[in-house]
Amino acid sequence: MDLIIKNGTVVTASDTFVADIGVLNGRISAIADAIEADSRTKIIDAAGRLVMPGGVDVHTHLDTPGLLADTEDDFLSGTIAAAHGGTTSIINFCPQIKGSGLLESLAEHRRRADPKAVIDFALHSIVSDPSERTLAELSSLPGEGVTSFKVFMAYKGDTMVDDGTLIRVLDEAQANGALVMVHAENGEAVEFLRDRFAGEGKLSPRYHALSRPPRVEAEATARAIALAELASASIYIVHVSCGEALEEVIRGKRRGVDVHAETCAHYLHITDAVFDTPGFEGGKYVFTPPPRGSHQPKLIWDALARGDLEVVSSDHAPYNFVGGKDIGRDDFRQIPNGAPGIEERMTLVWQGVANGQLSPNRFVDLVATTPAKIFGLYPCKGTIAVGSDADLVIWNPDITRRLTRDDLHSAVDYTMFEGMEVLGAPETVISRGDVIVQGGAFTGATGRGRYIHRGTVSTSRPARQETQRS
Ligand code: DUC
Ligand code: ZN
Ligand code: ZN
Repeated sequence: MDLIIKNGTVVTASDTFVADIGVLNGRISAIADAIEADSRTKIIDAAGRLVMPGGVDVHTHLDTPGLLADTEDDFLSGTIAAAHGGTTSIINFCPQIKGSGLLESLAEHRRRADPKAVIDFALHSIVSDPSERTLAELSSLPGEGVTSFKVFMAYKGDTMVDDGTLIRVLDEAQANGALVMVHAENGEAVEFLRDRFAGEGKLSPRYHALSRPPRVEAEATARAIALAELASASIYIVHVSCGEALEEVIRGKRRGVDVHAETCAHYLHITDAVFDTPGFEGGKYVFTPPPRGSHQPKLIWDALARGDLEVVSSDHAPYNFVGGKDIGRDDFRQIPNGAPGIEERMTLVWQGVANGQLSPNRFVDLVATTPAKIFGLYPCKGTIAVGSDADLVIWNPDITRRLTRDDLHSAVDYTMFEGMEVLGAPETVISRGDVIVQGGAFTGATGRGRYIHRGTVSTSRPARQETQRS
């Protein structure tokens, strides 16, 4: 045995029990009451701690060039930050480089990621130039281990696709065992509202939120789910932020559409009250969909507890405040859309356990097990079982601390949660049997993370129907 984690309380998505975990060659090789060590075995005593699967964050934007700015973290700083937060696998979005194909864009993204990542990573492809050539390439992506594609229903004139493209991508994905991830906002309506506010001289960050109200998200969510239904395809709605969109997800599930939906940790804690702060502080919170009204976080927490929302991701899209966000100081349309959160994610969701809204098992399910299952990483990742990768987080549930940017590890210059008091913290993080974080220090090696070649996704896809019922 290379490593034994002794006396911890093991928490999986389904069970809680005290046991030792033995690790050999990077994998879990035994789970038992008491495992014998030999002379070369490293021992970690986890008495009084929870031992959980390392987090799986399926929505990150490391090393991503943007229209207005580039994201601040590369695969080194971004994955180190993830590891400090308890996350041991990510799926990053590979943008389609303008004028390039999807496969070429993937190869370029791998060139950037492979030498730097410190935890294991997989990739989704963003389809932003839906030419015939691009659509023809979709069937080759699963062969590269990329079994999910993201399309945008917003950002008119940039990455937005029309309904005809969306249904074709859904159909192609369905035929190839892949999953379509949709950014659901009605891009035409957003454009109309942005122009109207700008015409009235309303250009502060608050108007970012007011030009993307809940109905904009709900309408597109309903439309995307209807198109998936018509194509007999599975669909994954990213970053659900409000009760209105959630209602459409629930409606789709009820009529049998294979719809999956995530929220992001910031929707659990941040509301549109952030736009009441003086000056340009609100610029830090320009993410999409935007911060919602004060009644919304409870709706999202309840949906996580019930199971209508299945995953909490970070949507880590870090833009510096100084020299990034503040480009839009005088015009919200110039503020890069996105915010950091890769390190904070698990702690933010844990607050639901701390205040009784979620069980520890449900926490594990939301931040590790179900994301791994949906995206073809399970059971290598996302659980504690003999044969699974030894990706583990040893969690101290009793510690209280204040989040502050100076203690975090992203290269970005702020956290949205500055000063927030939180309960619980990851203490030791293990990736394929290597201790990569201990006592607040990173102990891994640059580039040790491996690319995960994903299998086809595990969804309950309905059989394609010749005719739809009328
Ligand atoms: N959508 C995302 O998923 N991330 C950043 C910005 C956006 O619009
Ligand atoms: Zn999006
Ligand atoms: Zn995103």
